[in-house]
Amino acid sequence: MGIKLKALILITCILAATLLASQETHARAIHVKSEKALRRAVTNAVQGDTIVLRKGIYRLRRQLVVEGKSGVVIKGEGACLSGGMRIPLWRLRQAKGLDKGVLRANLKRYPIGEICPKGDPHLTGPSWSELFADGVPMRLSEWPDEAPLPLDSVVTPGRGYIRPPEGDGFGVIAFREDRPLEWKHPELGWLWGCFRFGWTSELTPIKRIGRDKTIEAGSLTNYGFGHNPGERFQRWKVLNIPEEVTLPGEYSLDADGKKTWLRLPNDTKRLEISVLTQPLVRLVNCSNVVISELEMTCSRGDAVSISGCSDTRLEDCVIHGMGHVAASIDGKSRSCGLACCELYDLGAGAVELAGGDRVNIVRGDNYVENCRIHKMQYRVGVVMSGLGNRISGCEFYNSATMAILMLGNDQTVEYCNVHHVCLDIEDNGALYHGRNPAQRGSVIRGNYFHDIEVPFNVRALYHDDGSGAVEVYGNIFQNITSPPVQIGGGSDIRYHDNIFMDLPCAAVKTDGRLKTWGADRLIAHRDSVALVDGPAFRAHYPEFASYYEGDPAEPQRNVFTRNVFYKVKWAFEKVIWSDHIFNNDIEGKANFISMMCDNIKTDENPGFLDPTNPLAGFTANPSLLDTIPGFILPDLSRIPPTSSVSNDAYRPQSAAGFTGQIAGVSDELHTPAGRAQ
Ligand SMILES: [Ca+2]
Repeated sequence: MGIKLKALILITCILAATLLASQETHARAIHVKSEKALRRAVTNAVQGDTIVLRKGIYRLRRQLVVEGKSGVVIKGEGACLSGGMRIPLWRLRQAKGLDKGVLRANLKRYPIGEICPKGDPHLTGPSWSELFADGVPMRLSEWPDEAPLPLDSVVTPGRGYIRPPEGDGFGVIAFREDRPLEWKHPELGWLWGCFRFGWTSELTPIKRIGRDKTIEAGSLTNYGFGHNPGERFQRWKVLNIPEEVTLPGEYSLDADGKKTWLRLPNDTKRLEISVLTQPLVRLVNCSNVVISELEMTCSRGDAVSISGCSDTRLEDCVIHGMGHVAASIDGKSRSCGLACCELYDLGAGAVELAGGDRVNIVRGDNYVENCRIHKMQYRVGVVMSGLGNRISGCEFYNSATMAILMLGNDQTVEYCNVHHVCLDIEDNGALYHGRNPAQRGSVIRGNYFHDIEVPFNVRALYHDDGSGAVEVYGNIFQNITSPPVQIGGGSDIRYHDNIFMDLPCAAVKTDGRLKTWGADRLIAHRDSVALVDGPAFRAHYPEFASYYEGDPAEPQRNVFTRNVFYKVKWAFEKVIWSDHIFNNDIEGKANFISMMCDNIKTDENPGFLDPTNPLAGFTANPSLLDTIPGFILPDLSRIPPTSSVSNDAYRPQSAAGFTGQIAGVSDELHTPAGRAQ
């Protein structure tokens, strides 16, 4: 063999080895700096590619679809995806007939969306087009600027979607002030409020403002209008009136007339309007795709939709200013999630977390972990459904309503720091678990629920209307002004190794509502059970086979053991309820708890280094281990620290409606005007 031939073989071998190696470890970085280049890179991406978005704002006029990809990373380098368009400041003009400082913008060039009813039952769908000043969502003009007005003068209840089913037309309320009579375009106005009950606020158009100082709603509301004397959650405001653009950051939108009136915050440099209704990014049938270090903002719908994917995630992303949610993960996705993301200023909650199969008992293993979720309007932070999904190590705060709505089975909520939530809602819970005993097998552990001090009746954990079959352990409940736990008629609930502390009220409230006023829930329960009941379900939950034998309305098999009640007024609420007398005991069998034992109630520090800050940790030998040997101390290092809530008031108003100013709620109810109720 000649030297040349040997050399040729050697080179060929080296090339082959290099090619093989490159196939095995293929890793290609594709740098893009325009929307067009981004779409092309996504279309052509193959396994191992990292698409790097150079710094800048990428304004998407349609969604970016990532379909059927595997092993691809899309990474930002200071890049931001936006669903909005810019409104040049030089196009703004002083608005005619309005106060100095109110500007007008012509929106004829913009594909804007009109204001729509919001609040339950209008929970889904994109928001209207919102204005953003330097990236911060502005808010529809409010009247009054101060605290909302009490709903104390209902002229006509009107019909409701849910009840009252009788009645006629839309609701009419009366007001005492003169100001609304000065409005030239009352038809642009929207009425926000809690019109009958406190668990839902609504946004409904105004049909007419009468000279007799009445406002007629322009659509059905959930329950019609009704005055419940003394209930402070019943309050209202008018939004979107041009004359009420009185504060910096307010605007009024006339979508039909294609114009807006606004007051810019001082030194605003960039004005945008959200226009895109589709998700900014839609991931379909992907596996092992990662979106990292991207900012997403200024859109009417969702930021990211994950559908039919596996092992696909968002990490280190910042998503804010969405009209709907930050991310949705559908029921066909497996092992997908969000990690280390910050989600805030969201119009309808942060994450819709589905996954798993409740009929065939297949886990979804989708997750939200180590995320910071705040400034939420109307809708819940994370809605869990399906089977076998997880929320771990997240912080939730500054939210109008619940942090977590836990539906489905075998879910896990662990090591979360939940505070300053349910700021604007009544009869609800930071974690709400409701209304279906077939939703079983979930675990709530190692969380820190604290500083929920509101004038309304809310819980940290609310097991509502006969829901049950959860295990709750290793949690700390502190500084909550109404009983942090409510078990509303359910069974098979186990609380152990929890610490309740610094409560000016009872820690736990229980009832047997299915035996009295909630008896109709049993029928609804059976319908819900039928949807999942089958061989796999029965094999997975063998105890459920006998659930409806005996008296299913009677709470049964609920257990409270090894819990610490430290500086708590009462462990259990003492009330006389129906034919039951509740007591404050922590041992025995009462209060619809089948077994209470080994609980302690004390005013002595059970072992915190700093009882005002449980996250500072436990002493080397916490005394509670002497009183309750083997007590499961929560792993406080897994709980994120508490963020400051100052300068981070929850989204003051958003696509989903408005926000109450809890701090401004007057202790004094207005005197009824004496009009027809
Ligand atoms: Ca105003």
